Amino acid sequence: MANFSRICVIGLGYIGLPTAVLFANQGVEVVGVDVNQEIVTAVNSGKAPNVEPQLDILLKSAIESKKLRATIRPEQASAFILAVPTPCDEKNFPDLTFLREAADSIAPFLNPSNLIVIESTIPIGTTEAIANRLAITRPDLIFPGRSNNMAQVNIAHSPERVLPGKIIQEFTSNDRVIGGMTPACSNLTAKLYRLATVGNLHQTNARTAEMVKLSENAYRDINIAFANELSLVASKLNVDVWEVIKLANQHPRVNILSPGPGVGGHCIPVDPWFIANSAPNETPLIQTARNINDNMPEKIVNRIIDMLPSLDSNICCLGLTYKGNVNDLRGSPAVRVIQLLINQVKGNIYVSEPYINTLPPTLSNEKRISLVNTKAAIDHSAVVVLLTDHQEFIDLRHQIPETKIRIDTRGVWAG
Ligand code: SAJ
Repeated sequence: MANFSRICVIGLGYIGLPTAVLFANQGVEVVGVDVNQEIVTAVNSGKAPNVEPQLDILLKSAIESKKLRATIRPEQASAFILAVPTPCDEKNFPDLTFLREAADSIAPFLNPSNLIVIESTIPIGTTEAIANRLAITRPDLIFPGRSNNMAQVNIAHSPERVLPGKIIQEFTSNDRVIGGMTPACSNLTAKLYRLATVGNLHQTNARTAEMVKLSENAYRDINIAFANELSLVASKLNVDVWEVIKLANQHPRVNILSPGPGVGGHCIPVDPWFIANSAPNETPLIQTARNINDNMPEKIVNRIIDMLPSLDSNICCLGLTYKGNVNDLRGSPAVRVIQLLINQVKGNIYVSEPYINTLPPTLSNEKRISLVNTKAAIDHSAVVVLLTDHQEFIDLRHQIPETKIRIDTRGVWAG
């Protein structure tokens, strides 16, 4: 078993922090690096910036055992895991600035026999591009891609696959794909992850691993788009889409996902573009799915307007985060619905969101939108719109007064 005396995890966000914490709890010395001093301070004091089951308690134990410490600069280590965001720009092209900066930041600390693993989701060919970049910065070291047999530094892509809300459980038990630039890189990466996961470790090359990850998220996006399209058809034809899906899913080979107000988060709305824009003429399905899901907030707003007693009616919106039981507002369709809605109605919008203390800047400038508790939001409104499927809101199913018009965009009050 290779000896990883110290691991340096670059990026302490949704993926990097749990990764650092889980390795530290296996007894490995971990240095967590983030450019944001507030995150570094929070982590060192044992406080996780994100809501994630079990993360707080595991972080505390990693800090108390001194196996994990956070800092703003990388240090020498035997393995470096890069877990920084890889967003899209406004034209839906990948913005790899953070990844390049992360690679540049570790370059001075690299030594022969080091391992670098990119966990961030990346366009096909990026692992090779990062290896080339490092080879230019560190001409004294031999990187894979140029002379594979002689390579001194090992580089692999091993994409994270964990579901926010279940990150700890999925990190430790999901299968992983490991795409090394050489078989030796894959072997070393497998040895690293074996320390913290019991899932199967499937070895392949870097380009394949890159495409596997993108395919997974594009697959989910396309399937959600199909469910959303069905919901639009059903509402035009006065059919209950939830009943249609429930019954269709009785078929042994059918498993339709759930329609909703759109697709949010930082992965599924972004990653399909990494495939689509690498071959625009070959990807009409992926692009159409993206557009269907992106247009859902507008369709939901039209549905709400149609059901309002009057444009002066007050509206209660339940939920702001991009999905249930998380505190993440990134790309949230609920936020988009409220943004579009306020421009079309004359009444107030009362928002209830148990995971957030203040409205995001995109909503806070509008005086007619306020963040209140659930009871007040419902009491002040004629219409109650469920936008995010938090458990607290699902439990309200039988508690909304009959006098209120309900609009359940997630199908959790059905039946
Ligand atoms: N959604 C629906 N209907 C559904 C399922 C989801 O409208 O039937 C919406 C959600 O409300 C949310 C969005 O889609 O707005 C995405 O939520 P999600 O739970 O499908 O996915 P994420 O973004 O939280 O996590 C995904 C996961 N990918 C897959 O399931 C293929 C996760 O495993 C990845 O690790 C993660 O992206 C990532 O980081 O790439």
